[in-house]
Amino acid sequence: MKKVFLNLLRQPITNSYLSDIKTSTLKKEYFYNLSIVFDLKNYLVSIKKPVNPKNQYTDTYAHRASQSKTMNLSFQKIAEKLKKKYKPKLSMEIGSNDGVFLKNFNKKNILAVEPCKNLARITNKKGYFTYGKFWNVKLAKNILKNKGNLDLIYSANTISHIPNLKEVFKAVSICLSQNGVFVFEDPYIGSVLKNNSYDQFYDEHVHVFSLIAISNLLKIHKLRIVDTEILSTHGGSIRFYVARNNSKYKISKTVKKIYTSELNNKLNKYSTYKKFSYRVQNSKKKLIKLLKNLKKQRKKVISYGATYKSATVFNYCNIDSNLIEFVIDTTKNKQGKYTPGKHLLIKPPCDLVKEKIDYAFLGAWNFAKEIIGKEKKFIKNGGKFITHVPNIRIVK
Ligand code: JHZ
Repeated sequence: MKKVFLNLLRQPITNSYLSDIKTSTLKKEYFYNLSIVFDLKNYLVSIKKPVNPKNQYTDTYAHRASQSKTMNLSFQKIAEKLKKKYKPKLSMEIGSNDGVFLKNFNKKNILAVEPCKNLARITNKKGYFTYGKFWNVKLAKNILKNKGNLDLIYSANTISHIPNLKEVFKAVSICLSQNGVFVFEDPYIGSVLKNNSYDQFYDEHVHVFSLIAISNLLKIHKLRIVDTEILSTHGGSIRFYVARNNSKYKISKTVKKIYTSELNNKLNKYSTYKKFSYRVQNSKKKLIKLLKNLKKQRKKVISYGATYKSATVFNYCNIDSNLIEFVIDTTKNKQGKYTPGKHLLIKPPCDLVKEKIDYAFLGAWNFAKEIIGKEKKFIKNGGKFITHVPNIRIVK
């Protein structure tokens, strides 16, 4: 049985940046109700009614994973580690985006799967064989037949986007070699609870994983978690190393440690999530109060990073251009467009001092260090950053 613990109200599709805000365009904007449920049986946290993936991963997909130095380094580091540890003959990435992970591999030794056609075109052009398809059993059978077994399957910020996890793991079990490893990383529910980062819930994040939930889901596929890591990327992620039950790998001490800590932190109890939902409601009240106060003082407030996460914050807290003047973002294909739902204009990065900005809300709070590092002039001139993570505050 699944039980709702959080209602994040009416939300748009986060990838649907608008080219204009004419009435006829706004009339067509799609909204749905974002309710979050806890599965009392397998402990998985998910969106109650996910949006159809065909409406999300289109050929106008905007997010480019290569936009931050932090993520470039993180992908390089994990690619080198996996190559050294497993020496895979043939690898594959599920959800290859613009190739930020692939580029660390020899083109002959890696395949890619990417349903967004615009992104698949980018990596195919670079010479990385990319299937412009959704990951499923049919594709896994096709790969096994035409390319053979895979020694390494990697995926970052993609598996949590797929509603049918049974299909994902079944497909993996079809083409993974006997001692092959499936490594995937996604936002961690433990970090969401700790950071009050409710903005990790949006249409694309259909699930937010715990280790106990993934262990439960893998059982029927004769797969198990043999190792795990808690990561700081994307504000707190978890990386799973999954292998066949009868592979040569033993279960690491870290797996046992995290499993126990999740039980100690009651990640298997509905009441934990319900308490979190009260903290979220409080966070909303405080953010609105702060922004309204700054408005009264005639302060100029913008948002930094047109993130998918901030779409949840702005729509849940009803923050529009009355409270935040505009958003800046380095991604070319987001610039000149409007954020989904609340329609804030997205501009290219600018000189915050020249533009007389007083406060910048960290839409990309997960890159706070990188952003604060490059906005020293703004800070020196009295500019301040606002964040909602873990609590509403002005960053000191
Ligand atoms: P970022 C997306 O979510 C969508 P978002 C997706 N569903 C997902 O899971 C995560 O990514 C991984 C900009 N920026 O990565 C670039 C600056 O402008 O937090 C990006 O648009 N200046 C696949 O959107 C955005 O911020 C900067 O200095 O929540 C960051 O988006 C930096 C560092 C970033 O993911």
